[in-house]
Formats: sequence, C-alpha cells, structure tokens
Amino acid sequence: MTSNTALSASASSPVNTAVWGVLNVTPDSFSDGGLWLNPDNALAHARDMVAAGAAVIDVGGESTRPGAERVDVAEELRRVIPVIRELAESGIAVSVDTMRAEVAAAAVRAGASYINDVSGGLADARMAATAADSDAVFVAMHWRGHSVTMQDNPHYDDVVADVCAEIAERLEHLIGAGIPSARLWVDPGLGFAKTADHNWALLRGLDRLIALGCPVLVGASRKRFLAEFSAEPAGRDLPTAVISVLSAAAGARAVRVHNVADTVTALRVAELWSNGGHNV
Ligand code: PMM
Repeated sequence: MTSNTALSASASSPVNTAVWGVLNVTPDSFSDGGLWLNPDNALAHARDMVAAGAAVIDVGGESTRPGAERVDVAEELRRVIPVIRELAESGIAVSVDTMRAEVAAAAVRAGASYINDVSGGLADARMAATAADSDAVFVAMHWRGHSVTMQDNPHYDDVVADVCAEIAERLEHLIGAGIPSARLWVDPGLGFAKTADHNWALLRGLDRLIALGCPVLVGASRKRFLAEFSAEPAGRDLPTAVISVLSAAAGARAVRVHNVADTVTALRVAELWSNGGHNV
C-alpha cells in the first residue's frame, strides 16, 4: 500500500498532525489580504483559529503571492511584532513567516517559537546564524527566488527528486551554520516556482521528502493549483481539507491552513477512521 492511502493507525496517523493557522497581517496576500491588518482583528482571528483547534499561529507581514513586491523591513516589523507579542503572552504558540533575519530575531524576542522562512534561509544570508542563535524551530521551505519572478517557467527534471535534493542541500548548510537538526523542519513549497502539476507530484511524493528525516509542513491552503474547484480562494477550503488528511496520512507533521475548522474536522474524521471510532 502506498503511504498516500494508508489511513491506518500508524506512526503516520493523522492524529499526529498539527494544524497551523495562517495569519497574514498584510494588505495584499492572495486570499486574506487586508482582512487582518488591524491588530485587534488579527488577534481576534488568531484566537478564533486556536479555539477551532490550531496548534500554532503563523504570522506573516509580507505577501509572497506570485508577482508580489517586497515590503520594507520597518513596515514588516510594525505589522507582525505587536501581534506576535500579544499572542505569545497569552500562551499561544507562534510562528513568524519571514525571509528576514532581523524580523525573525525580533519575533523570537517577542515570543515566537518557530521561524517559517519560505526561502529556507536563501533570501537573507544572516538568517541561518540568527536561527542558530535562537531556540526556535526553523522551517526551511523549498524556494528558488522571489515572488516577482518565481512563476516564470519553473523547470525541474524530476520535481520530487530535484526538490528533495535542493532541500537536502539547504539542510546541510543550515546544520553547518549551527542549527541543530532537531530544530529543523522542511516544506515542499507548493506554488513557489511550481506549476500545478509540480504541486500534485510533490504531494504524491511527500513520503520522499519525509524520508529526509525532518518533520514536514505542507502549505496547500487555497492555492492557485486548486482553482479548478473554485475561482474564489475561500471556495478552496474543502479541497484543502482533503489534502490535509492525505498529507497527514503520508506522515506530514503539520499543515498550514486558512480555514482551521474545516481541516480540524477532516483530520478528526480521519482519526476516527484510523482508530475504528474509539476515542484515544
Ligand atoms: N505559503 C505561503 C506563505 N507561507 N509558508 C510555508 N512554510 N509553506 C507554504 O506553503 C507557505 C508559507 C503562501 O501564502 P499564504 O500565506 O497567502 O497562504
């Protein structure tokens, strides 16, 4: 049986998969841009996601949608740090979604316990050392360049093999920079320099990324490759929840989603399926 169909009670049981709630404090993210720019709205939304079952809130202040221009560092700090501080002070586990070492360092000081860098440390030469100096988990996503150009004809000989090799190279660099392997996670980077076919191939081959030995985070939520299900990003929550379950069954440690309640429900169904209806 392939891992993608293994909804059995095993080491890769969906029970073990954490749900990360996306909190984009940006005016221009593709699915929720502008909704949570006001800090009070952002905090209320984060608390709603935690109430719905999110284990971690991933706070980002820079949109990485295809074609997005970069935001300046002062603005990124202004957007994310007060929200991170407030969430961390209320006992919520927080991740900062940033490519900048300066923002990562400030976020960790404000209480973030994860640094989620979509560039895997490539965008800022100081990121690896900054993460090494902290106690935070570092999530290294597969990335090939900034949003402005990343979708210009991405090419792979074999997308799963190439992404695994590029991530393995990143891991070697990050470990060499002093981040202990126990604090490293990886992510296939769905939609980042990838066509829809690349994304589906990576999901199908998730077990090969998992075989690198680090926990894997999957971020499919509402992305453009799900457009055949709905033109509207929020209409993609059902396919996202299905992908969450299949990712969990394949052994993903966490899924990063906008609609936490839908994915939590889907994972709960998979959990009941796995254990034959018995609460564990
Ligand atoms: N995708 C987005 C942003 N950050 N981080 C990780 N680790 N993985 C992802 O797939 C990912 C990410 C895309 O933008 P969104 O915040 O609007 O979903």
